Amino acid sequence: MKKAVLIILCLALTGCQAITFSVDSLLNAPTIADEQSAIYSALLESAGRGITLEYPRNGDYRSAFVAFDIDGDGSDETLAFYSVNSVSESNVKISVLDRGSDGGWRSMYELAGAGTSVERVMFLGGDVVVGFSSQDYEENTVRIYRCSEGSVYSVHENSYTLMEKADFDGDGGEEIAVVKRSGSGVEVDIIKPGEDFVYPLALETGAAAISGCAVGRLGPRSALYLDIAPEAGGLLTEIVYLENGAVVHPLSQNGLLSQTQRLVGYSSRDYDGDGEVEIPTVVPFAGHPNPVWGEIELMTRLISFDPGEGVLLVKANAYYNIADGYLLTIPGRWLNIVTVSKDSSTGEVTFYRYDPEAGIIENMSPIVSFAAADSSGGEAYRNAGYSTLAETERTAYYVKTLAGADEPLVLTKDEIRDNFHIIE
Ligand SMILES: [Ca+2]
Ligand SMILES: [Ca+2]
Ligand SMILES: [Ca+2]
Repeated sequence: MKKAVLIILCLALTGCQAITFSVDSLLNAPTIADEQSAIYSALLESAGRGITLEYPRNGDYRSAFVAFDIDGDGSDETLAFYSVNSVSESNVKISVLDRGSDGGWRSMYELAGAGTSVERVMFLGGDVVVGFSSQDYEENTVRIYRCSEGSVYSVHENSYTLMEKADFDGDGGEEIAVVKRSGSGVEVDIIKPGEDFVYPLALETGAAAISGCAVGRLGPRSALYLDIAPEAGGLLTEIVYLENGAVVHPLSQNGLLSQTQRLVGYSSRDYDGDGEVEIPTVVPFAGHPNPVWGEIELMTRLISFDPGEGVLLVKANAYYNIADGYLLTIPGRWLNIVTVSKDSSTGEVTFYRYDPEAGIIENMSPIVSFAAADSSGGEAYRNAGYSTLAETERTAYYVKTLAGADEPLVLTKDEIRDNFHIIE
């Protein structure tokens, strides 16, 4: 209360405009707060005072209270995630709170969770999908809860490493892909809403670990790009989606999996922002012919899958600076005649016209340099003739053209803008 009084006093001194704004926020804020405190009181009444709210750690819903119409009557219930402060009972619980006919909130259902914290919450049709994790286990557990005939119960339970939601068959509705280790391989289940049915797939790829995944558009549907760390080292990518009622994985089915073999750290993702995922394979950059991995500079080949032809295509060649978080796609006229060198003390990256006769970088003609620095620390670059190319909250990116306008390898302003991608 004291705080509200102070705010009004401050605003009264700062003029009309501020007051107009403040009236709105003062009218609205207590309503939301009242609603929240009514829901919280109803939870305490049902679960007791010795509870801790549990906040989903990943995904789109990060609050301990999530609104969703679980019974399909047209008005939202509130799902509350919490754990009981007790030595014997460590698993998360879910309270489903609803408004009664008197307008007051009360707990309608209490559901048991399957882990000590909530990894993520998703909704699939009318079902609630909750991923639970536990420190003691490598794998997470997913449960799908459904409301039917006046009760809420779990209709599906599975262990998982990764879980993503997308339209994997292009029918306009979303499915959930559940990925987990299975023996020395990987298993993917795609679950369709409403159907108590799973489309399972076991990948035979020997996997030391599931490294990560990305979802992107592939033709008329979305596909899951699954980065797998095989026991032999490096990374491989399987593409998985749903076709004609079955889960397909066209890369290993067409013998293309080995073409995705690459170094750890080169994750599948949408590098150029077009909604499709690219797989970043690497080759030595021109001018770095003898591969001593770790000492040479690499060219990143962004490859994509053409489901019609059943082949992998090189979509773009690029220089990917993982440490500084950017990727520069390379114009065709640079291929085989431009090389790159990184200054290991400053992190500056310079591209040169490559002359095999000249042999060493020092004798080649520099074209353009790129650099990155903390947002506050770029003065040295600006003093050295760099201009600011892009900025994020944490990092500023700089560029400096080094060759004259008569050098055809110089990047135009448009090329620099269009080809430079920040990879966070
Ligand atoms: Ca409802
Ligand atoms: Ca679908
Ligand atoms: Ca893309």
